[in-house]
Amino acid sequence: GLKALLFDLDGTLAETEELHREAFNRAFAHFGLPLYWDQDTYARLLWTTGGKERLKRALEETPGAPRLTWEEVAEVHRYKTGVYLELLRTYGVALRPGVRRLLAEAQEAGVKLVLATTTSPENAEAFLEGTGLKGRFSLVLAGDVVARKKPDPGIYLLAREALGLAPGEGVVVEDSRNGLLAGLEAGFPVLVTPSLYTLDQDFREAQALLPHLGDRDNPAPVLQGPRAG
Ligand code: XBP
Ligand code: MG
Repeated sequence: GLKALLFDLDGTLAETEELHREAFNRAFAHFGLPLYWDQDTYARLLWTTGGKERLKRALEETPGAPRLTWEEVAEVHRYKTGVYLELLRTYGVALRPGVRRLLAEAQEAGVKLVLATTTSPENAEAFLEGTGLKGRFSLVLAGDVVARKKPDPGIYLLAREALGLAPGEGVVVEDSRNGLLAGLEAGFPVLVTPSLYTLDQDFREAQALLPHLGDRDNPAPVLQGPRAG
């Protein structure tokens, strides 16, 4: 039977990417980098998961941008993380519909909850604290805990191993194609709730595709993503 639900954070538990985007742009200004990510640019760059990896790629494809070393990329990214944490504390972030209830009911039913996110561990911790979800998750895996980020299945394989799960004993919940592929490759069925930045992605292999995790009869407002016109 079902023993665990494994959740992505960004886009799945909450719409956090606009805060990330703002934090990146403030970091670029701080370091004088010739980059500014508008929503269309960010939608394209999100295909590269992980902030450091995303920044490295953007620098490589921007004519005239400096070629930073990995350590310099990491330094810009540390600054970005600081800004992100401050934005998160200042503005907070709302959980997507149904998330709080599903987590509570799963825990009540003895189903283990796992957070498996590409974002940095301090971001995940601050998010859990800020939303009052800290005690819910029995395992939090974040950022560089794996060498390769989603769509690589590494983070979900690590969770499987840590909890001693057979593939059929867990369900992954994701919002992006990268996350879907990571979950599938680790052997889990994947439920997808597309987010603002992933609305037009291909989810044909998903076990289930729902607009959100909330009440069917009490739907959330229609999503209006940057790619949805
Ligand atoms: C989320 C990411 C992260 C965030 C930024 O992907 O790719 O990079 O955009 O976080 P997913 P960091 O939802 O698939 O986990 O800058 O801390 O990496
Ligand atoms: Mg996501």
